[in-house]
Amino acid sequence: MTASTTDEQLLDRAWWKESVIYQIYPRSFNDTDGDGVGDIPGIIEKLDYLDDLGVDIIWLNPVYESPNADNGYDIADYQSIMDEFGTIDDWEELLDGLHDRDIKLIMDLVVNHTSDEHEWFVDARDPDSDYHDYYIWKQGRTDVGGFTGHLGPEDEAPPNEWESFFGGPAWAYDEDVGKWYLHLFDEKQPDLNWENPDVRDEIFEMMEWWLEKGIDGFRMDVINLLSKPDSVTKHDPPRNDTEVWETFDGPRMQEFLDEMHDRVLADRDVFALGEMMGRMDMETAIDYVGRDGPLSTLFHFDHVLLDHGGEIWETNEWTLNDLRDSFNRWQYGLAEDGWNSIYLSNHDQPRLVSRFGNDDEYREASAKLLATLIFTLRGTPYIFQGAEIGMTNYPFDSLEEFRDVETINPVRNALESGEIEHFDDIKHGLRHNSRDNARTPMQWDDSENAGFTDGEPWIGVNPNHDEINVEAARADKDSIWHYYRDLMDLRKDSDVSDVLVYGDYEVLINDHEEVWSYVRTLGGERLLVTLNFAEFESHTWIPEYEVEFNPHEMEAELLVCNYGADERATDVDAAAFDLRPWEARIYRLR
Ligand code: TEU
Repeated sequence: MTASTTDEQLLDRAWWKESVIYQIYPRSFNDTDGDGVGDIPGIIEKLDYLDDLGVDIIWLNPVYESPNADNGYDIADYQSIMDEFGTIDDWEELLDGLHDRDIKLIMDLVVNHTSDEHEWFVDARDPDSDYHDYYIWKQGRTDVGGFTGHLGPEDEAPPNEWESFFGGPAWAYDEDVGKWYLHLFDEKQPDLNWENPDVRDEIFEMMEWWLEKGIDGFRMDVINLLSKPDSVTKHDPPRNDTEVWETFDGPRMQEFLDEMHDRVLADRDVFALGEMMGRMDMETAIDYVGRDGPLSTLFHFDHVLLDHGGEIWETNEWTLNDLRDSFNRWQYGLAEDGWNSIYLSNHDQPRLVSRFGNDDEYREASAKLLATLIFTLRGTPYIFQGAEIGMTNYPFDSLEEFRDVETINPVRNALESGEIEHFDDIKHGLRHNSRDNARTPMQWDDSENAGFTDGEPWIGVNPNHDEINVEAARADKDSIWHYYRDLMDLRKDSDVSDVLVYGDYEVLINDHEEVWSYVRTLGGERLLVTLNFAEFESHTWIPEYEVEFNPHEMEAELLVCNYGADERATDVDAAAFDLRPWEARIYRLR
């Protein structure tokens, strides 16, 4: 471990490191026109809510024109707003409203693929069109007898054996072209051909267009998939000796992002957040997000894959050790160079309290504990809408209740092929894993549709909104909502703000089965964070041999505790103490 320093030069300050990000999934946030789908005027209506919560940056999921095969991640026009969500004037008003409140806006950039309804792809279906080469077209395989798969000509198999991330082959046959196009996601999401410089020009111009409108950066969807492996780019038909995960961090990936940086981002003080699939090594990560890298920070998937099995309905057991290990790898890996993003939920993930906490007896305590974790690891914290009131997973009971392609496609395929017999056999797993858990409407109050819409909501409202809702949470000063507010103040506006944002992270008792403790240090300032991931009391301590100070000589001043500042939390010997079920505390050590 390196010695800590408060030398400003070494801090590498940046506004986006000191910010808290709030993610809005517009479809499920707030509906003002009664069509059951959230909209931009609905976000405008809640601007003061966001301001009261105290967030600094909004990440808006895609609001562009889209046939919604994948809820806006299939874009038909990058420069217009989806009708259901409103108009470009509404969007301008939203941007102004945010900026008036000193809140920044980052937009989702989905440029690995477009919708098949994008005019580029419509034109690309003519092999003589300039747009043909905007996508990845390949010949099928004729050397594999007896292929009975999807929708290709008889006796022709897809170009290679890649499976799409949403199930089924990653290639779809186009009769007009007589070839197959690549779609790593849904069939309605053809992959763009980043080898083609015209594609890069178009995308970079489009990014400029949004930046000129005044946005503050981008969240870049599956950005490390842009460069496809040589087996596909250099051969037709492709070589068939590759796996689909070879699309992660492909051969020209760094070059494409550097080009994007140099041409679009370099001269602007914007935030560039890359979503990165696969298990990435630290060297690659630092190439992307280090001081000299093209991006500010990244999302990795390490911790959110722990409890997922191979299929969408398969789950895995995880332990605190697994969770801590996956965060440790990144905390230490980017300690010297690069910057982490700390998230436990988003629109693709089940609700954090149902997954990493306890959404039953200890819902309040564990939701607060998880918030403490998000706000005190080293990196920029993310709140996905609803986390601030402890929203939970949804009690899905039938396939008809799901809306997400990633859930529906593979389940339909498996039911058709007989791989699974009954929906009920996999219900439990889907309830646990499905992305739709995150997408049920924001619970504003206890009225019929939780104050989300006057119409018929596009996806079920969680029945627990009679208890779990914003109105109730704001009225109760001990609520999860107020706890988030307190953490916000501590992180942004207190005399420990710098150590919370920039301080070194050092884990304690790394094999403790219930308690995750760590010290954050900056110069002479030291914080102890201690979190009990158990439904029972746990003992914890600061091992002398693990730290550079004498814990027995330390005074522990309580800054935050999810049980309140009672005597059990305030009156402790820093060297050793007990924690109550799901208890979280932050101490300042002196
Ligand atoms: O997500 C990438 C992605 O791989 C997830 O969909 C993944 O399948 C999921 O996290 C695991 O359950 C991005 C977007 O966030 C997602 O909403 C899109 O569907 C996807 O890309 C395609 O654009």
